[in-house]
Amino acid sequence: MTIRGADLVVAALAERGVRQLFSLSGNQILPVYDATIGRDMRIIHTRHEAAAVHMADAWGRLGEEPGVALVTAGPGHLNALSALYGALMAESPVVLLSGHAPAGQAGRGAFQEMDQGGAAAPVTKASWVAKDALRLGEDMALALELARSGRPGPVHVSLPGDFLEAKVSESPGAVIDGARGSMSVADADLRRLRELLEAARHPLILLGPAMARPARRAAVERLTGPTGIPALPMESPRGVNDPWLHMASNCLGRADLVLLLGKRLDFAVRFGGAPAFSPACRFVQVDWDAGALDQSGRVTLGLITDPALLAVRLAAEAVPLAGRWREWGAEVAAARAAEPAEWAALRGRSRSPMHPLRACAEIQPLLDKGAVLVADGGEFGQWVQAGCEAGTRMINGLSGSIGSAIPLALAAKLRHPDRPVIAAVGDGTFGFHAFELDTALRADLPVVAVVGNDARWNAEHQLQLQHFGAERTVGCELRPSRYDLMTKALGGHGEHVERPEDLAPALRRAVASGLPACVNVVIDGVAAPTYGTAKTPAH
Ligand SMILES: Cc1ncc(C[n+]2csc(CCOP(=O)(O)OP(=O)(O)O)c2C)c(N)n1
Ligand SMILES: [Mg+2]
Repeated sequence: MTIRGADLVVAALAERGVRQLFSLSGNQILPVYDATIGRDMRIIHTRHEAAAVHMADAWGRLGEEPGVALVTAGPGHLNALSALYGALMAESPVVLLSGHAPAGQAGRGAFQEMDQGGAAAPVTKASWVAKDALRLGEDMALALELARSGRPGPVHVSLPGDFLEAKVSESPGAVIDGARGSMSVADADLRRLRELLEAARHPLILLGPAMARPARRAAVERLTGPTGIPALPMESPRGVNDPWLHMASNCLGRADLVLLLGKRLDFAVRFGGAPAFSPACRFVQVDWDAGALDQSGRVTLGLITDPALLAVRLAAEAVPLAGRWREWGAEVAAARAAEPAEWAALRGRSRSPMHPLRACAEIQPLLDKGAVLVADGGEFGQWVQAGCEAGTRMINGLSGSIGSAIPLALAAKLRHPDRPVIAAVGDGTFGFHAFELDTALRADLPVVAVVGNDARWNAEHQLQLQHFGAERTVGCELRPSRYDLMTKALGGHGEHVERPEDLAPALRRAVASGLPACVNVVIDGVAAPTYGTAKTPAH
């Protein structure tokens, strides 16, 4: 049977369990749209290409199955790239498919012709332009496999328009047999690691973003559960000063052995330096990629293997060490759970404009009932990350890039249709992808955006105060805009809240509306909390 290249693309994706494409249309990719007709493949059409990638990123993070974004050539492709950086840093399995000038016109100045493979290379694990219409199915299989194998991350494939339209015969469908390499650990390395562990009084495990997610975290718990070794996620660009860590930030300096599982010795952990870590602390790094291993000499032992598998192997080795670090583990857990004494009063404070912690106090009951939390953006986002606890939580992540929350929330709703999804964002951050509330309406993904409105880009304002002084704050003001009214105008639900006591009912109405909603909360623009050892720039 004769079909088109575009049919090979969609069939290969569908065969591997992909059920939706997060997309923004363009003439080069319309054959792919056409090929979805009659197949179990939904198109969720966004208002910006970056939003499509953010949605694919959230889909990947929440299920460990690649989210697939489909955008058009040239400018559409370029619009998608900043969001790929977010997925790269969050270690999220994503496949970006971009339309591309026809291969038959290569080098002749075709419409929107550019080096798309090269442009995406720095923000992907792998990036290429398809070379053969007959092999488009193989390209899809390889891209999906690469995105989820080893350290998960984004993969990009550009699809020349003439290939998508080309008549091809149905291909048998390639079998891509594991892009995974061998991941075994040498016995000698395992012994050395056990020796280092046995000698440690205060061992600590730090997890990279992929290792911190439930699937791999379960493997880590096989080690931490019996031994008591504390494990902390490192998924915020504030790193060792991540406000979610609360007082546990201050425990890092007491560690004498840090086991980095899928976590680079990078800026987030201050490159292993003082004062975040003691100069006497030893580091062991376990990573999928040789290229990720630290070269500075700070790491005592570096192992290239799957960190989740290593955790399971080490758990078996550590059976005789059961309970050895229970007290230390409990101390770190208590520090993580502890809040500064003044927070209780701030959570209950009835003054307007509202303190961000009062907003957290009103959001928390929804989270206790199972709502998913997405938190993004400057100081307000940091307060929510510090002040709210959620069973399922997504933050903008190590990229340090603000703006992704609304599309992340949409994909979370798609993944968890029965749970409310709350996206807590600063007013500046909301503006990046506020129009995705229109996507939410069209795709029936009723999320609730809670906008902490302090009428400024407060994180930058605070840095100006800190570094340049109160007389030299410039350029970071916003208007006290009514984002609730904007949302209503789109057809969603809007709430405007000035008094703290009005927030809880407004949130309840927003969830009950069954519509995409915006709760515009007038907040006090206070600086984000810090408890750690070193002050860091805002993200
Ligand atoms: C893509 C991107 N652009 C700019 C920044 C720098 N930045 C970090 S926080 C912030 C201000 C955010 O303002 P808002 O969302 O209103 O939150 P607030 O700090 O006011 O609570 C800015 C501009 C960034 N991190 N990412
Ligand atoms: Mg703001």
